[in-house]
Amino acid sequence: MTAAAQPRVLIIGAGMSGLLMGIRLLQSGNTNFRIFEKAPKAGGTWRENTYPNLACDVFAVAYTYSFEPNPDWNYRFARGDEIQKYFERCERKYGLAPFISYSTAVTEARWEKDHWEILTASGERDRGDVLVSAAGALHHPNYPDIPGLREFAGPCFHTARWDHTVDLRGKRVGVIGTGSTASQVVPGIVDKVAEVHLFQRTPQWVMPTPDRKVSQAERARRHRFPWLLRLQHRLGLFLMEIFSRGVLGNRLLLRYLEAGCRANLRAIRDPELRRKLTPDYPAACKRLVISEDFAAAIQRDNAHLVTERIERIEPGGVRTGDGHLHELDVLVLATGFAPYKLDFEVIGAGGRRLAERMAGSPLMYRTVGVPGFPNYFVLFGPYSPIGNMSIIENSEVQANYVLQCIELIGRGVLRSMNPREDVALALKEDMRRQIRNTVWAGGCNSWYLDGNGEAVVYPFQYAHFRRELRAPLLADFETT
Ligand code: NA7
Repeated sequence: MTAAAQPRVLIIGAGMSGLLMGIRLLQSGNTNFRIFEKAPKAGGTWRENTYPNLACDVFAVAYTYSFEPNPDWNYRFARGDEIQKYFERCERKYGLAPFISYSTAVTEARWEKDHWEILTASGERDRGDVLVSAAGALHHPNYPDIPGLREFAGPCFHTARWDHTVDLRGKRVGVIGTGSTASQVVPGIVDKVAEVHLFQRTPQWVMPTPDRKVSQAERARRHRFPWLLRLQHRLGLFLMEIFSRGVLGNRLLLRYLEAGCRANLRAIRDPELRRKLTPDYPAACKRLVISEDFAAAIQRDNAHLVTERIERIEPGGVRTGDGHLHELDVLVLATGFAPYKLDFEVIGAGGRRLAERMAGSPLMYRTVGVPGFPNYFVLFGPYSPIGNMSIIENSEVQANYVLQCIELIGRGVLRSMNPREDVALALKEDMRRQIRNTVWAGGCNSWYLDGNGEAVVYPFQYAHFRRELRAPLLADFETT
């Protein structure tokens, strides 16, 4: 690609998918791009989350870019800090730093006839041919709407804003929420604190997938035989894909998953505690919690599961519906995220606002585009999650697709491509129909659901996703 034919690409976010887009552009010969990152360093979710016992629930060998396997993972399920280091290393190795504007928050992106105009918080403007949103799916903490939250006298923080200045030793700590995060936090702090009170609104299915430390010898082998690591990467992805088939409607696999979770519940000795921890919806309807140590942690003498409804928060602790005050020194909000929320305004053709398009039930085109927003692409946005599949793998498929669109612009085949609304609506109907066959239609509440209570996940097999995004279909677009 000649310099003149390099479309200018503006990327928002230097997390896993923003870095990936940058690397793919460099590999294709395009150096005409800029990544806007509001924080002072890269890493996205792994930069934001630093809570105790943070780990990824995807096999570490599968949680890398396909072109950058990592022989140095220390655990079967990588810990948060080593994942953060991995992405920082990728940023350095691929020479991305000169392309990233750190501490630069985008406040507005506007389509102006044939290009995107970007405005930053400091008032700077930039323009580009293509806009890529790589802003992260689970980024904005969900602060629970519980009366009195601000009245709590001790430290109170969300898990994604962990306050490391607070010494938890000997403290009575309350944890609200029982998702993947809480099930890591509780084992991570139970040995340190005087008491941990876990406030559960809904029980979760927990899959006790065994974790272990990777031996020095195995790491050396992975260094010595890169083919072994590549094989393990493929195998890890294959296992996640099999898992996804269960979630997507294979009843046999789903029964197998649920059996694993039930075996985990049988390890709970107290029948009353076991009853309280048993969900009444199908396994994997909410994102399945992967934890080997949660069951043991919640049975510790200093751990208390509270299933009474929270009535209010008071200076001294949490008051539940039975009138009991659970006295606490520290309160941790493991209450998840407002998914896909953007903190910048995107204004498309004819002044249309993206926030309005996404309110209620979002309209996406093949998970990467939005009708009315020409040359706008989204990495890991609504409809992107496929079961517990590695998000990196999803983003690679999407980034390769986006790269092909950018190359079409670079070759002068077209200047702008706007996904056709009728096509996007028809595809959405297909997805809606298919979602009814999946476990997400199992009647539970989760971050997978949109404002109308419908799952905005990818309901087809992974191979279908790959096929759909193999190459842009020009007939699906209004082009100029
Ligand atoms: P999740 O999975 O969204 O879990 C949030 C938890 O917080 C869940 O147990 C919720 O209960 C609970 N919650 C939320 N609001 C409240 C209020 N107001 N009162 C009581 N309890 C509440 O977030 P995580 O951070 O654990 O995991 C997010 C993803 O990170 C996960 O899927 C993996 O991909 C990694 P509910 O179940 O809604 O009754």
